[in-house]
Amino acid sequence: HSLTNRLPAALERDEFFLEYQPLIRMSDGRVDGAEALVRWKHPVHGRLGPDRFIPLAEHTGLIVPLGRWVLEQAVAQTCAWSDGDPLRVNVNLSPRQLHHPDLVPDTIAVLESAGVEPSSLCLEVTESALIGADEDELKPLWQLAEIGVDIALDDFGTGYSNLANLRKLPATTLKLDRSFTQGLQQHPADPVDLTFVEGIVSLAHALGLAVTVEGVETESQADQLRDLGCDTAQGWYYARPSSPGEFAKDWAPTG
Ligand code: G
Ligand code: G
Ligand code: MN
Ligand code: NA
Repeated sequence: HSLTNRLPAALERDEFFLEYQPLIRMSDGRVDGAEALVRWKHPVHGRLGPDRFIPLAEHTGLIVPLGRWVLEQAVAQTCAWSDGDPLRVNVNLSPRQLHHPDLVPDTIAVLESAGVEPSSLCLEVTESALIGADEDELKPLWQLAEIGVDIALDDFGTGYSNLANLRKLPATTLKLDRSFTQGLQQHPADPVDLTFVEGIVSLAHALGLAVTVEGVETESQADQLRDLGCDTAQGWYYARPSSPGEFAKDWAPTG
């Protein structure tokens, strides 16, 4: 695969870049953080989204150095935006990164050298990456959670999760998959989706987890999800992913 072959050179030549999408606190509409999303400026094919190359990088193992680059960039960016109190930043982790022995030391080193508190970083892990993981495999995430890094379960509700398992995971946040948000757009809203969101929110809160909803595209979805008790929201209704400069104009504390 030619994209696969080009990945290492792309990393060396700085062809990857990050966009940021704000996370909005539903209680007051203020920005609560940003998710960093990687893109590839390919010299021939132009801009490529992560769905085109993350699976390839995961397959070859290049995801490990690429993921470290993403983490460094994102943490440096939050410092650049900060006015003493850095904006929280969410970084996606792939399964291969989770199982790499350098995850914990690398993450600590990046935070320390930037002088960023662990609580300003949230690592997003898909629910499916954790299903079936045994205690040893979860240890690195527990270690990061213990030093104060937030752990979010991404795309929550799409896997075949055993809800009882939630208690055994080091998660601090559930990111409800956007398919549930889409169900609320119908008139009347899909009752199954309403019930699901309601149930997940009460279960999550009972377990001390926050709930973030993805894919909010309309005011009506935002209103319903706020009324259902969701804590944080993300989606085109608030903002599309954008460059650091665009993000700073609209959302950063110092502008
Ligand atoms: O930005 P977009 O909607 O195209 O992202 C699609 C998917 O790519 C998302 O599920 C997101 O989790 C994943 N993704 C984006 N950036 C990164 C990254 O830096 N690392 C990993 N592992 N996945 C990412
Ligand atoms: O899987 P993950 O949740 O990390 O992916 C986030 C992806 O969702 C990003 O690629 C982003 O472009 C996309 N996204 C963000 N907001 C919306 C939205 O409101 N609607 C849709 N359809 N996609 C969105
Ligand atoms: Mn994500
Ligand atoms: Na997601």
